[in-house]
Amino acid sequence: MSNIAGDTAIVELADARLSYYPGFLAVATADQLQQQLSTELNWKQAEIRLFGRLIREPRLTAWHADPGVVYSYSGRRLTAAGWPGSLVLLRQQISMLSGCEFNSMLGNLYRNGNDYMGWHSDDEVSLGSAPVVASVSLGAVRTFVLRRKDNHKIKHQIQLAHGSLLVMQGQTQHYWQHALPRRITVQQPRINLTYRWVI
Ligand SMILES: O=C(O)CCC(=O)C(=O)O
Repeated sequence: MSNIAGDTAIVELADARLSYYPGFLAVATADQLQQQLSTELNWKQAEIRLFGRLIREPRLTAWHADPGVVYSYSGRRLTAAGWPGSLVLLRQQISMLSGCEFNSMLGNLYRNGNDYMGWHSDDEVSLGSAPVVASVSLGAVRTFVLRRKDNHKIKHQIQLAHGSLLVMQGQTQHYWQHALPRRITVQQPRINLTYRWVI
């Protein structure tokens, strides 16, 4: 299903636009960034509202954005919190590669394979009609799964490598959901940085 061109894999899924760059960051850079961001970002286990109930998210999150940018999902309202230098540099590199601009970054810290992300689409109105989500992975390799909204049996999976970048754009969020399932055999942490443009 995937067409590898150089170190870019264009993931060919109907009604989606996905590009995967397994070697986006050199291993030494990714190692250093993971270590730095583990302590530098203000990771918190937040509460979200799901089916009317307040539950603790099964991972830690951190939010950084340009002044005035507010992002809301699952009853959470995130307000701007400045940018550490390392995240600004990464934003520039991702923008050069993808040709897209980003004004915010929602980070996820999965402490081990017990932490996960459930099925969802990044389709909040504030992300516009064709959201671009650029997602950098640092640490443990985890399986990223996609399924069609109109037929959950149609699925695709990608092993997100340490130092990789996955860019989702076009109508991906409109037609597909994604998730990062629990993997109890995974002992090591993983950081995921999702750059977005919030209107
Ligand atoms: O950790 C990942 O790769 C998935 C993150 C994700 O789905 C999200 O932030 O919307």
